[in-house]
Amino acid sequence: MAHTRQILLALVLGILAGGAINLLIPELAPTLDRQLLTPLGQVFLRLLQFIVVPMVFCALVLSFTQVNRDEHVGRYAGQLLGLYVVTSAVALAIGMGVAAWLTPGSGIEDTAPASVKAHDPVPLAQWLVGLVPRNPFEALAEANLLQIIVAAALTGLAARQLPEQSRPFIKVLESGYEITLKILSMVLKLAPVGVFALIASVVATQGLDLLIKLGLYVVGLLLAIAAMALFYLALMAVAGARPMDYLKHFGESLSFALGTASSNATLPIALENARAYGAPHQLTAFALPFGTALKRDGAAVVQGFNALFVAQLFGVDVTLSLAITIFATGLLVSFSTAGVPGAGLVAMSTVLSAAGLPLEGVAVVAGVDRFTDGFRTALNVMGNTTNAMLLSRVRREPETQTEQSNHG
Ligand code: DAS
Repeated sequence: MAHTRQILLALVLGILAGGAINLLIPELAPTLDRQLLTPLGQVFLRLLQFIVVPMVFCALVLSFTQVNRDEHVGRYAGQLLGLYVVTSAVALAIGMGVAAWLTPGSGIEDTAPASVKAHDPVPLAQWLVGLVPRNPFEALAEANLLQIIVAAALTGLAARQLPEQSRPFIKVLESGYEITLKILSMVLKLAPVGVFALIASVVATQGLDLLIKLGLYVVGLLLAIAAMALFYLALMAVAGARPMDYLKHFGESLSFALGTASSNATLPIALENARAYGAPHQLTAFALPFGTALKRDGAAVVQGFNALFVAQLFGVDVTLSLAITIFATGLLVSFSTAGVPGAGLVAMSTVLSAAGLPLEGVAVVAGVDRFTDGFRTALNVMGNTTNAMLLSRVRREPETQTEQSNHG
């Protein structure tokens, strides 16, 4: 909890410092950003990314070796995917509903600079083939979470069949996981500085005037994100878990996501928060990396919201077939958006081109994207962790003593 307060304070100070630089010494902003703010922020992000791959691989292999029945993992994946599709559909509907209600795109003159290149979606067959790494080092080196899950599954399920004397392999993984946790605790001490630098860099170089110019767009998108967050808290309450306990334990992950705009970089914190929350490690060690690779409610909200914003901006009439196209493409795109800063903006061109909407719309929102990205990334982490907690309650997985005392 202490980290959460520090990170949120660092965020506020970063916005204030960035705003002061942009207003008082605008001519120095690019140099200050290039020489100080961006390097500080990138070093911190890299330290987090340094931990992700070894932590996730060790946690996953250990969970696969400990799963008491092979089909457990298959059932986890199936049930999680079911939850993901339903909740992402709700997120998309909320994003489109708020945009249709507020019409943020009406009344803004077309400020779109040069056109934007469309990103063609990867064909499903090619995406499925790409899940299997050619060798484990490819998956690890490229930090491809889905490939790491496949590599860890193969390794873990094979390791289970080793004779007892081969157990040192498991001990090495257990030590490896503990080492990543120790490194994480050291990196967490740098969090306020890193988050301060990341957000100050954005505000110092981009200023707040575009935020004001696109005010209704930003307010509307944040409203839709908040509505989805409230939906998840209500879902937790219905499932019998106290929402305030969830926020107390996962506030650190959510504020980290807000500051770094990277779900991948936030994964180690989310795993640690889930452990403190008392969620069954055997489930979260699979569910959280799985969700970090696939579950992006923030991206679902923003794709639905942005597509209608662009239609309004360019005076395109939203017919039922156009709305259905936006919904279907937005849902698919939300599952393939990467967990790195700006991924949702890149994915937006896929939805616009599939819906036949002007790609220039990407350029209109690009200027405030880094600001809204932190909020949609926090929702991504919330959706990922909430679905994992819901699954553990639905499956009545053996809760640890911590969880029973904390959450009822
Ligand atoms: N920043 C992405 C993430 O880390 C989300 C997005 O860009 O929409 O999840």
